[in-house]
Amino acid sequence: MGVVNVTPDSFSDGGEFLDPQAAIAHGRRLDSDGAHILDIGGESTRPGAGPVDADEELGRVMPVIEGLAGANARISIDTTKVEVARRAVEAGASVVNDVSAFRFDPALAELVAEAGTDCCLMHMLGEPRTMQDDPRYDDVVADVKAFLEERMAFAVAAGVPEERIWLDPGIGFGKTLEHNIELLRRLDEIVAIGRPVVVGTSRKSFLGKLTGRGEKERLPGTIATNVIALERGARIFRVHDVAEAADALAVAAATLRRA
Ligand code: PMM
Repeated sequence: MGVVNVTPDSFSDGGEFLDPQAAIAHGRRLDSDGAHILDIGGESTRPGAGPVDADEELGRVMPVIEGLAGANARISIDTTKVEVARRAVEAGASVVNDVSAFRFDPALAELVAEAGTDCCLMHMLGEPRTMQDDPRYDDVVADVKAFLEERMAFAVAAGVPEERIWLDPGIGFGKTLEHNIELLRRLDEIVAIGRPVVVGTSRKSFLGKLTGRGEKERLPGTIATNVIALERGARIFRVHDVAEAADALAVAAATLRRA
């Protein structure tokens, strides 16, 4: 899953692709680099970020979704708002990636059910504005797992078929360095829920804490976490650098198959 952020303030690529033509060119590049999914987002979820209104978000993402209509990759809309998801799905998006797992806008669940799209339900502690203020868990893996099971039951009750649901532990969303590492180390416990698991570690700050590297220099760290996650059963890898991640995952997958 290649990341196309059409935002002024996402943490590693904020502002780079705010111009729709730049975002479309970037999406095409990730498509030709082998992305299976392009995840298009118009609202930053970086720690401390405040909300963006639906019109602003639509103005950012719609030209990009329309411009990527001919891509081989499927289109995913990264939003927490039903109006944004509805328009994106009408324009061809077939995945709804909701970092709030239908908490911020429960009507999103009905939209996904009616439209028949896939959805990604992600764990976040609270909301982006406050999530990094001293996050605490009893057992981060058990707590995230229980949250994802509850959100999955909510989606199913709203009419979303279980086969349409992907789950994401939400690396960096209300987690310390230790929490992120524990989630990756014990990712098999999340995989055991039985739905495809998505991981988004790409360029995130915990990699900077471990390596001392800035956002654009975290590809080696990103790849290490993706390979570990693959080995523990993750299926979808949300990354900024598709070509490099795809190569690393192809080699790791071939090696695991022989095991
Ligand atoms: N991370 C970000 C945004 N959306 N969606 C999912 N499913 N998983 C993630 O880990 C995730 C996400 C924030 O990262 P960015 O600012 O680099 O896009």
